[in-house]
Amino acid sequence: MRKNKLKEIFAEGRPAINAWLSIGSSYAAEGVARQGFDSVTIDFQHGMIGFDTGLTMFQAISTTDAVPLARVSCNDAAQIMHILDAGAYGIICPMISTEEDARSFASACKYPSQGSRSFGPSRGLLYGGDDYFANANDEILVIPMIETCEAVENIDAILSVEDVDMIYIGPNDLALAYGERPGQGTDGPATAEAIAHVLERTRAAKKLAGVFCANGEAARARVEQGFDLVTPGNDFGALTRELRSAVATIRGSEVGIQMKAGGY
Ligand code: 3PY
Ligand code: MG
Repeated sequence: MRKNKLKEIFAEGRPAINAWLSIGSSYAAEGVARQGFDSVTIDFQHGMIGFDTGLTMFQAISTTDAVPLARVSCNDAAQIMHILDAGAYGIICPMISTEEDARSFASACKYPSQGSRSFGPSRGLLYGGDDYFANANDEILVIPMIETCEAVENIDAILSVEDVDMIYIGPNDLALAYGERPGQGTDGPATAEAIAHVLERTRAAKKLAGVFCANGEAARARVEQGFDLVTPGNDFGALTRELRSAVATIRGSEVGIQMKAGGY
């Protein structure tokens, strides 16, 4: 089976840079995947993307070395298995708040006897190779999102689930959960404390930590903080920020404040 390059990067102690696709287009996916990212995530939760378009986006990402990941819309075993069958090499699952959530999520990602994934690898075979079934459990990354107060309280229990490879922090939902403002690009004090705590517990458990960031600068700061995988905003945010800035340059005016810091 084709190796999961993210695992090699982490084994060497290097941070991974992950792209985030919210625009439902194989053309945009191909272009983003060619920008030097280690992995590219198709966002089926907040992205404007359905399964059929997502499948063509996986095919577009496959024209590059970037590892294809997906964020599913919720902890739904049928959706997780279907997206793995489309060729995802890792699943990021939102709103995992308890050990039980993490166990059922991990189970959907693993074939028996390790888990309960149904057999039907479809495009997984085309992307991964003929021996996909024998090796998928070892190559596919299980990545619960930590983005509720309950998840922060239960972080040790979530990390205790053996098949959890990495946690991925959603700072915007975490900000909402702690009564702070999302989409600011910088954390409020309660969110910052929660993130530092989750990172420390993840390190103690010898697992990996990823995080969504507003932009490249914020992502670099997260790498310095100790994160293993960072996402410098999403495609739509980058596109609109760049175009707004071009309009402002031509007009000789200030760039508008709306969405200036956010990834969405
Ligand atoms: C969050 O910040 O809540 C996210 O889910 C990032 O995508
Ligand atoms: Mg979120």
